[in-house]
Amino acid sequence: MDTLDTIIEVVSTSAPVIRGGLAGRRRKADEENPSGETQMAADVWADEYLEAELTAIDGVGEFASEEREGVIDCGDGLSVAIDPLDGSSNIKSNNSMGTIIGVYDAPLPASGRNLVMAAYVLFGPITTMMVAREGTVTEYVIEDGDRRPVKEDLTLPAEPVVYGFGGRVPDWFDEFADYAREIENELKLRYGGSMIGDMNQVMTYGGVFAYPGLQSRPEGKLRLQFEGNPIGYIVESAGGRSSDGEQSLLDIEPDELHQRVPVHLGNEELIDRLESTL
Ligand code: AHM
Ligand code: MG
Repeated sequence: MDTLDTIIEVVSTSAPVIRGGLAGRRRKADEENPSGETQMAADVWADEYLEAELTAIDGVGEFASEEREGVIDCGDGLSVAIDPLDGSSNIKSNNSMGTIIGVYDAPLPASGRNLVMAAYVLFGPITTMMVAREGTVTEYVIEDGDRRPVKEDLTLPAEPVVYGFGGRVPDWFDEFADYAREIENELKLRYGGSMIGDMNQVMTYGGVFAYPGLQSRPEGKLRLQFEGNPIGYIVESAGGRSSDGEQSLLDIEPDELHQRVPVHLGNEELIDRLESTL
């Protein structure tokens, strides 16, 4: 097994363990993450679990997480960046969340052009895993200790159906609000407060997800290394587009590990239109 296969295997075998540990960890931890957000007990636990599993892999050289400050050096090899539980505030209301992983062949922080694999696990009614590698996307179901492909060479449906936009409407910039009004007239709203869940709707039905730049925070909420790049890589591998409003997320040269970025993802035509509106 090469390093990427091993990483995929480890993330997939970790999924039922993490899922199994969620019910007892719905409380807040007494800590903040490097982005200044209150962590849930589940965030801290999933982070520590995945750190131990992923840094033990031969061929993993760096490990970083949305839930911890710096980069852990673990030898020579690929750099792994994770969001251990994306959408973890949903744990309170028992809604979807998941794990995101990006594997870069460069030291962190790295450009999305250095990604060699990206994946997410979605804890919905069932556990699924979406993996993008070498330009193709595969969706798996994880069940009974097994990971089996259910969609291979997945591409975004040509006729988009759904949209989901984060942030409060009065905090949106006027240009984004104009775009949102157009989209509201064309597509159905699907927004659940976890990017993974919302993006999986877009991957399934076609459409657009955004957590845009806000007036109160022009850089938006989501983090480039742990969220924007990996999901951008998956969407682009499925024939869609990612954008910060001007360019592909994958073309951004990062300045720091936890930097935030406006995120827009989905069918090519919808992201092209967004860029011409902004
Ligand atoms: P998290 O990684 O700390 O859970 O934050 C990211 C999540 C995304 O999944 C989601 O799109 C966004 O935050 C929702 O934010 P908000 O609850 O502020 O609307
Ligand atoms: Mg997240």
